Formats: sequence, C-alpha cells, structure tokens
Amino acid sequence: MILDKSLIQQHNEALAPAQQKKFEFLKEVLQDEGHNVPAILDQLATFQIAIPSWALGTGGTRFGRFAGGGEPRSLEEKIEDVGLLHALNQSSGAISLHIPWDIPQNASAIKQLAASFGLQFDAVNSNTFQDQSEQEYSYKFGSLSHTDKHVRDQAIAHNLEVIKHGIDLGSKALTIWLSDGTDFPGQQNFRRSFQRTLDSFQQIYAALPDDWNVFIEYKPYEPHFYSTVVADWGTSLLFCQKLGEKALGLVDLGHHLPNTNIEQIVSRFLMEGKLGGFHFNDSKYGDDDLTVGAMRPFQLFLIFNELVEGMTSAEVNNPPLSWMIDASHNVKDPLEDLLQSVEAIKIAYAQALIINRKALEKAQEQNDTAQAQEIMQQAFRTDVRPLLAQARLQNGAALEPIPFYRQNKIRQKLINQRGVKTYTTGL
Ligand code: PSV
Ligand code: MN
Repeated sequence: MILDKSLIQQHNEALAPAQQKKFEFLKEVLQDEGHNVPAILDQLATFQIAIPSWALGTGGTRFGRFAGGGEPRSLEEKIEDVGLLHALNQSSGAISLHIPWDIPQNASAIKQLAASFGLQFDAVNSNTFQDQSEQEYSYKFGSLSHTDKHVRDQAIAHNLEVIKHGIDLGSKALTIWLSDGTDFPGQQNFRRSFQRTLDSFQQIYAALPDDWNVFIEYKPYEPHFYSTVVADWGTSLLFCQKLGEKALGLVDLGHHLPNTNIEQIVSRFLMEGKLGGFHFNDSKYGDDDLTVGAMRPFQLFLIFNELVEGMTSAEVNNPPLSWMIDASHNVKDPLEDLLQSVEAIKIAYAQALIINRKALEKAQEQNDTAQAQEIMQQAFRTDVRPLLAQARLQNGAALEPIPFYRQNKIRQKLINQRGVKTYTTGL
C-alpha cells in the first residue's frame, strides 16, 4: 500500500499550530540550558532503526497465535509495510531479513522495490535453530557447535548462503544468533563445544566480504535450558576477539538474566570498539519481546546515555552501530506496535542527548553523587516528545503517526487488500 503524501500534509497542517507551541517552549528551556537544539533535531531526524522482516505479522507463544488480519503474505508485502512505517515516521528506513523465512527470489526486483520506499537492507540473519524440510541433517543437538562435522558443515554452508543473499541486496552484516546449547548438566563438554563453534565461526568469517561485519548475538537460555554456547556478552566478546576486527557483539535487550546491568555491558563493548548493534525490545521476565520502552524506559535511557557518551567520546573508537527492533506482537497491531517501539527508542536517544555532560563529568570527578543523579533525572524527566515531532515535521513524516494510521483506517485497508486470514513467515 502506498501512502498518499498529501494526506500526511493535511494531517500535519491541522496539528502544526499546537506542535509549534509545545516545541517553542521546550526549545527555549533547552537553549537556556545550553543545548544546540537544531543539532539535536538533525540527530533525531537522521536516526534510522531497522525493522525485522519477521515482526510484521502477529507473533505468538508456544501455546498459540491470534493473527489480526491484513498481514503481509510475501516479502514484497513486508517491504510495503516497512515502507508504510517509514512514510509515517521517516525513521524506519531499513529492513533486516531472516533467511530462510524471507528468501528474496529476485534480488534486484526486491532491492528496487525497497529503494522505491527509501529502504535499505540492514543485517541479514541466519537460522540454524529450526530444521527446514529439505535439509539433510537435524539441528536437534546443535548446529555450528555440533559434535558431528556434517551438521556443522551444513550450518556453515547455510551462513555462507545467507551472506550471498545479503550481498545481492546490499546488506553489510550477518547476524548470527546461535541457539546451540544443552538442556542437562553433563550433556556436553563446554570447552569442546566452544572450540567447535569457534572453528565454524572462523570459516564463516573467512567468507565475509571486506566491507562486512559479523554480529555475534548472545543469549543465556532458551531454547536450551541448562547452557547456551554463546551465553553472555563475555562469550560473545571472546569469540569476536578471536575472530578479528570484522566480528562485533550484538546486544538484544531481552537476552539477559534478571536485573543485569545492560548499560554497563554496552559501555564495556564500546570501550573495546566491539559493539556491532542492537536488537531492541522490552521485557518483564525473560525474552518477552515486548514493545520497546513498555516496561523499563529508564533502563533504555541509561543504555542510550552510554551510547551517546561512547559515540561522542574521543577515547572510544567503535564502528557505526546497526540499530534494529526484535520484538513480537501477540495482542497488538504489529504496525502500531513497531511505531511505538521506534518512538520509545528515539525518546531515550533524545533524553540522552540532553544530558548536561560537562556538569555530569564534573559531578563524577568530585564524587558528587546527588548532583550526578539530579543531572540524569533532569534529562530523563524532560518530555522530549515535541522534539521528536518537530524532527518528523522537518522530515515530512506524520506529526502523530498512530492517530494518523487509525484515522486513515490503514489496517482495514490492508485487510481489504490481503484478506483476514493471512499467513506471515517468522516465529
Ligand atoms: C532469538 O531470541 C532472537 O533474538 C534472535 O535475534 C533471532 O534471530 C530472533 O530472535 C528470532 O525471532
Ligand atoms: Mn534478537
């Protein structure tokens, strides 16, 4: 579905006076605090967050799935949906594909279609956590770490195929989330499965084009309950250091044990120049894959504080990051949910951009703990939404994306086009 730009214009014209009032007020407050508001607006306006091809349909749990209708039936329709999101917020200018869920049959046509919506291809993701009907060996007991070389070779070959698809589309990174692990103590030798995995990673690494990265995503449990081979950021960093400079860590916010200090992990990765990217989501208990910022917006802000600090510090030399959402929508319209996630990420980013860094550094050096906390709270408690809206206005996006989506009955139009019962690939 292609959005008529004049509808966005009309919507913006109606809302512009109220927006202007809110923005002018905030602008004055921030300028009095010494901030460069046009520079902040530019940073927000250019910030892009990739949408995963597997999050455009309704997700489910192992107990069931309650699809909402009008979901994309093909990769082309998924691209159209991301194009729709991008037209609404001008911040979702990339799509990340999961192979084999979304194999492009005709790469150049797919690339053209994406380009017509202003979209690029972010990291491509491999999948050795499920058996495909045509594959020879099973991943029941692992893939890149498997004891049987045939299985490892098959999983390596799959990753090489994913790289090829990525090259055709213009991606610049491969994300490997390895679900390999064990369910019971004693099931495997930890050291040997690490070594087998390293050997497999090395073969994949050797096939990476010069300007590519490989992102190693970690997760402590699930689908295996006792151990996973790439369990945590330390293991991810260890693999990356052994592999070489093209290997970088990927932080999925849902992949941590309760109360883990994720912002400190981010700082450590940045310090080593080894942070590759993010999978944003939120959670209460585990890998809940909830809308970003739905549960712990303060933690998200603290993460962005480290990101902004690291990205602007002369002491840090980290490659540009790949920003992506990795969420699943069980009860909400996936497109509304994704709009909410992008907004939450940008709110945290804007709040981190307005931290008074000089004052914070001074308070840190003087061990003035209360003052440091005051500075952080001052930024976190500022309603930065008028900044985000202004950046959208600047970019020709909708001032209020979700009300626009609802008023224009976009889901109903998608249902009319695609039907109520549609099947989307993914989890
Ligand atoms: C695993 O939980 C994960 O976070 C990985 O990124 C997968 O590729 C994705 O979710 C699949 O939904
Ligand atoms: Mn993930």
